[in-house]
Amino acid sequence: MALLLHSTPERREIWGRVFAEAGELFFATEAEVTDPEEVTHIACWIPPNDLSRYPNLSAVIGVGAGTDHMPPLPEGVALSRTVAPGIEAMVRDWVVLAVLALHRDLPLYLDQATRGEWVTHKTRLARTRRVGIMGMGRIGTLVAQTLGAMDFEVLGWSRAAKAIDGVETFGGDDLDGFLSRSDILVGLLPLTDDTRGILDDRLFARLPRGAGLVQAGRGAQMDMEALRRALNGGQLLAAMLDVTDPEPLPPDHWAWADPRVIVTPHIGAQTDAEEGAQHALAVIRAGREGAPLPGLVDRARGY
Ligand code: NDP
Ligand code: OXD
Repeated sequence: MALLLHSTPERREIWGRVFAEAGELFFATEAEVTDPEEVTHIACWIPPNDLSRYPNLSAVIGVGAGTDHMPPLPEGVALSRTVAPGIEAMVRDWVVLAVLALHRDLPLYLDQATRGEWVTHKTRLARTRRVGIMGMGRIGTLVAQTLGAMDFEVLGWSRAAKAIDGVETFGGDDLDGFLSRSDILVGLLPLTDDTRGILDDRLFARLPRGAGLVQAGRGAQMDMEALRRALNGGQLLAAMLDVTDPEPLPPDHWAWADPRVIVTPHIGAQTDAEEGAQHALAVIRAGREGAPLPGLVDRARGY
């Protein structure tokens, strides 16, 4: 059994050390592989073009949380997405930053600042603001717990409704009930056939008027022109986006220049190399023991 890392040079040293300490065979690049039959695992954002070179490949390990960009894999090859506390904590931090920015009218004050305007607006208590989280998975649940501890009223929507202390949860078929009570909507969904384009005119129209949008899922989940229409019509007041369609967002895109929108370039999380390597080791060990693979992606479901 050996793992081939198909990734950036910065990761190689740390992964090499972690694998050496664990006594597991590791190749830092494809060029280092002399016997392709040894390679049983490949860790990557995008796999090498020719996977048929590795006849004993059992799993591809995506080095991020999302795997929607992965091409189809050969029959019998499992896909694992990286499960790491650092990814979850980083996205939680970004979402809390964004929710607070919208809750405390940061886009408005940043815009006023460009004109040197000292003008105050009414401030609301967190407990009067309802934050609706679309996607109550590993990250959504952590975000919900953190925002709840900060006094926000938290709602969560997922395919199957969940029981989470202090969070009002909704199942897949009650999207409208969830939306109608979300003053700030947070997108934390994986990109699948069901969630592609979900943030559209119809969805924005179901939010309370003057709602805010925080989007950290995937860019292709939102129609950027629908966002513009919702902002221009006053249905949405402001938005903070970490993911956009397209990525990178072109320099002349309207969203960069719109004072109601704050864009960051998909920096919600960057996988810590040590944590990524530890996840890959856990996948290898689980495979060896015949245990369930950590982070196994259900390819039919899409996440
Ligand atoms: P999980 O797989 O743990 O959770 C996904 C959640 O989405 C689950 O609650 C799931 O419902 C729900 N869901 C999926 N499809 C639907 C649907 N059609 N309708 C309703 N709910 C649905 O993922 P994570 O929390 O780890 O990550 C979520 C996403 O965040 C990633 O896939 C990625 O796209 C994005 N991300 C973005 C980052 C960034 O840097 N901006 C960094 C990391 C992740 P159920 O619980 O019922 O299965
Ligand atoms: C992602 C990640 O999935 O960076 O966006 O982990």
